[in-house]
This record gives sequence, C-alpha cells and structure tokens, in this order.
Amino acid sequence: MTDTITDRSSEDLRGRIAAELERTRARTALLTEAVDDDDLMRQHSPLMSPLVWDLAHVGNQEELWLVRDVGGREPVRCDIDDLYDAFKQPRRDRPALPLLPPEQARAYVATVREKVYDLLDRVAFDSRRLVADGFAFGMIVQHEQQHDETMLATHQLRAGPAVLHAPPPPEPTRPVPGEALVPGEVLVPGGRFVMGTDTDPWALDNERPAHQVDLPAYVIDAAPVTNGAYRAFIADGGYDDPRWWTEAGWRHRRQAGLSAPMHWRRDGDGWAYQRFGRWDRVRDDEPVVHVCYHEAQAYAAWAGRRLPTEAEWEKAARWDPTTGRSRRYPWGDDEPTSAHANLGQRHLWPAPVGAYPAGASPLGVHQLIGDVWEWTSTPLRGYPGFAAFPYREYSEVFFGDDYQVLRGGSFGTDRAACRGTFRNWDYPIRRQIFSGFRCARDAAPGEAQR
Ligand code: AVJ
Ligand code: FE
Repeated sequence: MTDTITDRSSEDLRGRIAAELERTRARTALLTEAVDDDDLMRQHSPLMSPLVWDLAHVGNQEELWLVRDVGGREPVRCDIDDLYDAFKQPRRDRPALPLLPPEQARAYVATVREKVYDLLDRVAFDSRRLVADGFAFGMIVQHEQQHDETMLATHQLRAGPAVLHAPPPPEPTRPVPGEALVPGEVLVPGGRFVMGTDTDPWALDNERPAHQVDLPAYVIDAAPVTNGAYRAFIADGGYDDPRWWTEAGWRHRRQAGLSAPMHWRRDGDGWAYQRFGRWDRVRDDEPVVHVCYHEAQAYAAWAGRRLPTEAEWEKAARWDPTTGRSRRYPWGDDEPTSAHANLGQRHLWPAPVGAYPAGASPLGVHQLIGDVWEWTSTPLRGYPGFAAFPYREYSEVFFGDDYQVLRGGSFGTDRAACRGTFRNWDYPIRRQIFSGFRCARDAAPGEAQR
C-alpha cells in the first residue's frame, strides 16, 4: 500500500519534472532561434555573453549536475567544461573563446537532454539529498530559466529591428468607477514573521533556513514606482542634485552620465523608451524598469522615503495577518497563473499598476511578484544557519557588501525561478536587468496602532 503511494507520487514527480524541462527548453529555443548564427555568436554588450555561450553553458551545467553527478554517467564532452565555466571566463572575454558554433551547441544540449530523460526514468528520488524531491532537476530547470531571463536582457540590448513578439500585458480593471485602482501605501503592523523556508522542495540554498524576524511597523508602497512618478523626479532635477544620492551613487551617476532610466530618450516634451527594438511613448502608469540601485535610492530620498529592507519586502509579500503564517506567494500557496502575475515572458514589459488584483497580498500590496525585480536596501548575506548546497558558487561566493538583493521577479522571470522567498542579487550600478523598485518608510508613532 505504502509502496504504491510512493510509486505513484514519484511517477507524478517524474512527469512534472519532464514537463518543466520541456517547457523551459522551448523558451531557450525561442530565444536562440529568433536571430541568425552571426547574431548568436556576437557580443551585444560587454555586460553579456554571446547568446550561443548561454545556450551551451545551460547544457554544460545540466551535464555536470544531472548526467555526471546524479546519473554517474560518462561525460558527454569533458573538453568544454572550462569554456562554459562562468568563473573561469569573464563575460567580456567570452566572444573571443573557441565557442561551439550554433549547430554544435544545439546538438550538444540535445544529447545531454536525451541522457537526462533516460536518467529521469530510472532515478530513485530518495537515494541522496541532491535528488530528494527532484531537487537537482529543479535546480537545473531554474538555472536554465535564469539564463533565459539573461538572454532576454541580451535581446533588449541588441541593436536592430524587433525579433521577439508578445501581446501587451493586461490593462487594469477598475473595481468601482472613480475609485483608486491600488491604494498609495499599506501599513504593515510590527511583529514577527517567518522569513525564508525549510519546506519548499526546490528552494535554493540562500532561501534557507526559515527563521523568525521581528520588524517594527512600517509603511510600503502598494505598487512599484511608476514611470509617471519617476518622471517627476527627473523633471525636478533629481539627477542633478547630490542631496538625494549616496556618495557612491553620486560618483556613479557622474561617471556614467546617468540622466534617465536605461533605454529612455527625450521625445518632444516627454520621453520614449526602446523595448526589444521598438520605440514607444513612455506610459506613466507602468512600473519604471531599467534603473540601478543608486537611481532607486536617490528617487526614494527625493520622495522623502527609503527603499524597503529585504525582510520588509518579504513580510509584505508573504505574511498572512489572519493566520500569522508566511505564504508561498502574496495570493497564497497556489502556483502562479496568468491571473496572478506578469511572469514567464508572456509579455515583454511591465503591466500597468492595478493589472493584477488577484495577485495582491492579504494586506493589499500589488505586483510584488512579476513585472519588475525590486531593489531592496539589503546587501546579499546568508540567513542565520545558512549552509551552501550543493555548491558554494551558486550564492555563497557573492555574500558580502558588493551585491544588493532584488526581489519578486520580472516579466522576464519564469514561475519556476520565482516565489516569495526567492532572492536575486546584482551590483548596485547594474540596470540592464529588468529592475525597478517600490518605496517604504517607518510608520509614524500612532500610525502603527491604527
Ligand atoms: C541569481 C541571477 C544572480 O545570473 O548570475 C546563473 C543566476 N547562477 N548561473 C546570475 C545564475 C549561475 C545568477 N543570479
Ligand atoms: Fe549559469
């Protein structure tokens, strides 16, 4: 009896893993088939790899972890490990490497994948921690999805006419005529909540362990900062006033000559932005995207606010005031659907504020998941009791003061690589990623008691 149940659930898991692998590979194929071979081999920005490097790197990680480690099989190709090792090859140097040309890279990832399907048919999910609940497969799915987002960012940096197409994101639905779509800000009462997770089977090492965090009451924006709000900061001379910037931020603002989000240009008396090869008028009700941490921090200071800490972001996203428990997502524990959040490259830019009422948290905070990665004021560190698993290079080597945490995922992030506990990070000067932010402030005395 017990055996039957176990068999059935591991058959279920095999099926789910196969579906995730397939879904993910279809996205990778789309991103790498949208341009010609020349374009795949070329470097579109010194910040990015040639797309064909990402492709073979995805296959190489899959070979290292699944074919060789989990499967104990012979290498498919051990001669290319160094070429596709992100630590041995800095991005700016990757175009000069003797990379597998597109046809060979495609054949390589297909061969690896065949071996993985064969392995998936036989693997015992209880043999070691690495494969418990299919973790190693989940890690590889997430890795490929992360590179799919990176490749999408490369497409955004690519010069030339549009090659990627998707329907625009949904429009907001106004519940009552004349009523605000989304409240301006939301009070989060003080107290403890559980941050991180011990139970999410595919959560990565830096999301663990679950631990209690006690926060004083605070107020957080009910939606990400919009283009309209950000334009007011620009128009008020925010980029020219060192008062709003940190010392490092001001230095960077001057050296890099920042004057607006990346991909914006003046358009008559307004602004236009370039999105995947098309120019459009900037739309005021969309979350601002392609700003670096320093720009986010300066905006917040100008607005008399601050960026939320990572813990404040997570409490707003997960804490359920009725049960006191932390949810997997703002809307509950159910997997994201197209009604909850703008994820998965279904659309190629952020949705206007108010477009995802079904994705709001119990306290009424909107669009925490999807649309734009949100900068937090917290540098990337391990949680108390952190243990690297299965390799230090996924996140531990990035701990310290150099990287800021971003939360929530963007329109370019897949649901497999995004949840209320998921942690992303980047240098505070980076803005080729799909990054935006929301603001927060301390609750005023008295305000917290309401
Ligand atoms: C977690 C998004 C910062 O892209 O550098 C990909 C993910 N790690 N391959 C990155 C990752 C190894 C990582 N981020
Ligand atoms: Fe990688």
